[in-house]
Amino acid sequence: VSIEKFIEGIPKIELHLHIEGTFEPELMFKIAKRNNKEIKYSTVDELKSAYSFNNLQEFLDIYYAGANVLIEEQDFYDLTWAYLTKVHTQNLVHTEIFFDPQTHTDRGISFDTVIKGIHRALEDGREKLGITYKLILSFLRHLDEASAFETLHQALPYKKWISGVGLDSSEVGNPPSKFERVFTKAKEEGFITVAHAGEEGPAEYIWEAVNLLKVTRIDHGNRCLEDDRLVKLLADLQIPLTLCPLSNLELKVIDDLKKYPLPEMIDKGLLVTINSDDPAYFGGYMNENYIGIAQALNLSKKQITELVKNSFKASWLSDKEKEKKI
Ligand code: ES4
Ligand code: ZN
Repeated sequence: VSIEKFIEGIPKIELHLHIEGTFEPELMFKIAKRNNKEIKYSTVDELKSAYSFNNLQEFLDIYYAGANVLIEEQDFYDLTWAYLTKVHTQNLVHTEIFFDPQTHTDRGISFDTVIKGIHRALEDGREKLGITYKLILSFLRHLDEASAFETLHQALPYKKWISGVGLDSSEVGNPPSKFERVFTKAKEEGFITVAHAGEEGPAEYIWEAVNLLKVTRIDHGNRCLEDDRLVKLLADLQIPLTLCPLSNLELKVIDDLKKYPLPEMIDKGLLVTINSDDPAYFGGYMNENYIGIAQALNLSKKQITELVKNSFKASWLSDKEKEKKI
């Protein structure tokens, strides 16, 4: 079979996905209408034509604007359920997803409303579609430490639903060190930690994520390649990188998929995984990310299989859960 069909058929795992980034324009208009919320654009096509970004911040501005129409628990359910039914058609068997509570609590939506809708859809996805999941609460790094602490406190009653905490949003100028105390507290409370680092920010931010936030994975991490000592550390400790090829292309982290440094990363022993980040905004879910990178770099089926195996290894599934999926 062709590499495309091979990719479509193989059971896959996603480790870097923002649920707010799965908000497709059609659903956005539908939910906006029932909530009497304005969208700046009058048609789906007009909205889609605004999806052209020169950097991370230009994307984030549009991404936060889109999330504005989410009000009711059912909206968060519908958002999450739409994502799950979509990826079910792509043979996704497990997903570890981020949600950004502050994007909603800052607009007066309660933490409870957000997590209840998302969790109910995730449970339905597990029961009806067989997709297992972990949920990761991600702090917005452009907001202050106090806001992150408040969010962590709001999460404590829902500990059993949340596996870990992460760090996303505007990277440059908001280093991991800003959240060291929040992450220390989160770890004390039993959360696993991850952080976006080295997407636009420097290698130094990856060092901080590892040394100060004690992360088990780095989200993106592209710029580790600028620091040989760091690459050696990540390879020695097998700290996974959750790479997002189409995201990197759309946000101009790279200018051509053909130049994606995946072969170099693999050569250097890094545990790399392929993910979709914000698929509604970047032109593709898991299959499209794998196919994009496979075509650009002429990857073999064996190499694709290795990437999928890396995702199993990098996931938070227990060994027993992994066995059931193979
Ligand atoms: C994000 Cl691609 C990316 N980077 C940082 N923060 C984000 N939030 C949603 N997508
Ligand atoms: Zn991300």
